[in-house]
Amino acid sequence: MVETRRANIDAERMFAHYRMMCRIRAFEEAAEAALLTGAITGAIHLSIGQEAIAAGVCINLMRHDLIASNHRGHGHTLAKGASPSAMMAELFGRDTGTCHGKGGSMHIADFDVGMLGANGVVGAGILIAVGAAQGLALRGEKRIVACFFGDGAINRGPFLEGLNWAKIYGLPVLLVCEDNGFAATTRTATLSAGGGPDARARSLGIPVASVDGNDVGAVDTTTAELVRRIRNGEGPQLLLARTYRLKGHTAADPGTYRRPEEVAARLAEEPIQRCAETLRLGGKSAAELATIAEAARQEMASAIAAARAAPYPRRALAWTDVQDVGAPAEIAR
Ligand SMILES: Cc1ncc(C[n+]2csc(CCOP(=O)(O)OP(=O)(O)O)c2C)c(N)n1
Repeated sequence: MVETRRANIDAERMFAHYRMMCRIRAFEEAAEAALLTGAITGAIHLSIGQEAIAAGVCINLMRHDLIASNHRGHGHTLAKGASPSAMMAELFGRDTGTCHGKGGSMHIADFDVGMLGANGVVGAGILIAVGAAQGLALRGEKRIVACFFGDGAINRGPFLEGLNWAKIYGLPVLLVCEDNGFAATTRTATLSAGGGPDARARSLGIPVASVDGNDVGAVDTTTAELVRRIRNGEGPQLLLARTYRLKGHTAADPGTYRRPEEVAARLAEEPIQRCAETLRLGGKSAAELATIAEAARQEMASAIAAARAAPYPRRALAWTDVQDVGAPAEIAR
C-alpha cells in the first residue's frame, strides 16, 4: 500500500492550486446562476467542495497525458487545461463550445488538452480510460491516463472489468475514485457490499492510496507518487480521495435527503478555504488571495458573456461528429 503523503509542497505550487480551485468554483457558480435563469438548459452536476481532487491530480499530468471523466467533470476539464470560454459555450449549446454545443455539460471533450470526455453513463469512463491506456501501451507511448469516477461507479460492471483488464495488462492508468459519500440521492455506504473501492482494488492486486480529498496538498503529493509508479511501468494505481459534495446531485436538487447541519459541518472542511489558510500561514496576504478569487470570477463572467453572444450551431452540423446516424434527407436540403 502507498502511504498517504504529507502535504509538503512549495508555496508557489500551493498558490497555483488556490488559483485553479478558485477558477473551478467560479466556473460552476457562474454556470449554476445561468442555469437558474434558464440561460442554460438541461442538467449540470456541480463539483463544488470537490475541487482539490481535480487540481491536485491534474497538476501531476502533462498536457499530452489523457483523462476521462464522469458526469461531474467541469473541474477535471478545467484543471487539465481546457478553455473555460469553450466549456461555458458548450453548456450554453453554442457553436463555439468544445463540441459545437452538441454535447453539453455531461459530454464535454477536448482532445487538444487530452480530455477524452465527460460521460453521463456512470462507470463508462473507466473503460474508455483503460482502452486508451491499452492503445498507448500498444504504441509504446510514454503517456498515461487518469480516470475520475465516483464511489457510486464501483457498483457497476465497468469498474471490475476495467480494473481487471488494466491490472492484467499492467496499463498506465491512474484510477481516481472521488468518494463524496453519495450516489445521486443515496448514501453509497448503504448500497456497497464489502470494504469499498480500496478493498475491491486491492483484491485485484492494484495498489491503493487513500487521501483526504479536501486537502489539495495531500492529493498533489500522493498523486505524484502514484504517477511516478505508473510512469515507471508499475501498472494501474488507485487513488481513493474522500470528499463531500456541498451542492445537490444536480444543480436543481435541493438535497433534502441530508440535514442542513451535516452540510454546514462539511462546509467548514471545504478545500479552498483550507488552502487559503495554509497560504496565509505561509505569508500570503488576504488581499492577494481575494485578488485571485476576484480574477477567477471576472474570467468566468467573461466566459458567460461570450457564450451568450455566440451563435448556435448550424442545423447541418447536427450530423457531423456523431456516430453512424446517417444524414436524413431534410438535413441535406
Ligand atoms: C449506468 C447509469 N446508471 C444510473 C445513472 C443515473 N445516475 C446518474 S449520476 C448517478 C450517481 C453516481 O454516483 P457517483 O458515481 O458516486 O458520482 P457522484 O454523482 O457522487 O459524483 C446515477 C445513479 C446513470 N447516469 N448511468
